[in-house]
Amino acid sequence: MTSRRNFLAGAGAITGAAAAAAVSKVAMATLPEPVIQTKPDTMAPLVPASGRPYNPVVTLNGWTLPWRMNNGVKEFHLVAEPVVREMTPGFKAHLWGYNGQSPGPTIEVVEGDRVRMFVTNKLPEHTTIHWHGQRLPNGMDGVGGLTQKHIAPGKTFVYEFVARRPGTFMYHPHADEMVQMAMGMMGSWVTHPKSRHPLIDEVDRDFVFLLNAYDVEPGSYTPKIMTMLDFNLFTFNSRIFPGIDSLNVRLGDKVRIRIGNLSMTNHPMHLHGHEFLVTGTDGGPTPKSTRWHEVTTDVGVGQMRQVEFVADEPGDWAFHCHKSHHTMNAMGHEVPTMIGVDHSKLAKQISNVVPDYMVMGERGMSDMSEMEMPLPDNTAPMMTGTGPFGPMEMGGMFTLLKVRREQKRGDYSNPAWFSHPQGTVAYELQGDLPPTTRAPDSAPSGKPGQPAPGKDVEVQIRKPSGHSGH
Ligand SMILES: [Cu+2]
Repeated sequence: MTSRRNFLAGAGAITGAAAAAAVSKVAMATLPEPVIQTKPDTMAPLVPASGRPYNPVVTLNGWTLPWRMNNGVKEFHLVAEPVVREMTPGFKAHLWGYNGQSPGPTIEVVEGDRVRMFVTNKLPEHTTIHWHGQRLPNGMDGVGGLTQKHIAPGKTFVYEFVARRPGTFMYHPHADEMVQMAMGMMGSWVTHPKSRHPLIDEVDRDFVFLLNAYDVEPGSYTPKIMTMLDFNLFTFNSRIFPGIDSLNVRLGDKVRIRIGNLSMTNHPMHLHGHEFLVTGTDGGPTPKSTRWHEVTTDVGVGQMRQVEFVADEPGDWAFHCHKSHHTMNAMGHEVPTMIGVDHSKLAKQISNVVPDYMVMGERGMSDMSEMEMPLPDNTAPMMTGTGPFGPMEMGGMFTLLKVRREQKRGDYSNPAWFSHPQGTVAYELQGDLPPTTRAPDSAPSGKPGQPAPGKDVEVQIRKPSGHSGH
């Protein structure tokens, strides 16, 4: 226990009575101390100090909950409570979560472990926890009203079951779900195999995170819980780029990434520079005959995907959701597309009346990341982040896989930008361009009577209405 306490003490954790004040002293005697985390950093893997050994995971911008062994039972204490989550530096959201953060801590156990979960409710309304994907007695499944009474504010419930199969799972309320999940109540659960498993490879780095989405108006703090489709913050573990830590690995490492989706839409997760195999789903490890190489895998709502690859290409590789609206941050983006529309005259006239007037997106939206637009307090720029070559124009569900020869085994620290070997970076062509030759109008492939592309054609795009639904 000492090593775990030390590990967490260095990381902004608070243990003890303060966090459990709502629970009576008698109850406290039988409850493990809740461990509370106050920082959104990616914490070092929690090496098990008791119970069967395993190779721990690293939770992206998160942590693993320490436990107590009690007569062979692993006891965890989750506290459902309001939390403040820094989504990216300069932007904090008021969410609901567990033990000080949203998402809650990752639970790590070993196949065959008997697990006892104490769940204390410090929310203003009742809750439950559903252990998404687990085989367990029906009465431990956490569906409020159906399989148990709700956990009233101030009360503590106990769940107990055996972690019967290895894999990646999630936990979340099954009570006032629309509100409680929109507010960030969720966490990851990893059950490690008890011995070598024919379908589960040992890996050097094992990452886990959840996909979730929020609707927080710029300048405000609390998500709008009625939103069904038009979310404006797409997050990995309730963080948005550039607040999401990179996945830092050593050249040649075998890497596993476990991704769960508890948002309201699917997210095609795309990795640059490598091909991966989908080695597991919510149902457990996939049969080898079903695995093929991909660079994008769709993670559907309520699903989990586990991908594996050998990090054998050094560099800073993008890893992101492939829906382009999910790699940008909040903005009142009821904005028409103005590409190709020259407003210079109009803008000048308007600015005589409205001195601050500015047209957005005249040359595409990249101007947005260069203009120093005044932002309301407590929000993040829509397209942001600066790389070694300039603005990255990203946000939301975007991070980097950093593959380095110099990274030490077990070192998760963030290395400097990749230093490219000479002659391996795209470069600008010097000198004059040769004249362009175009096919004539009557070219067999063209339709007669229509001008060839590029000739006397002016393309203007303007979407007059705002968009919704992403
Ligand atoms: Cu997405």
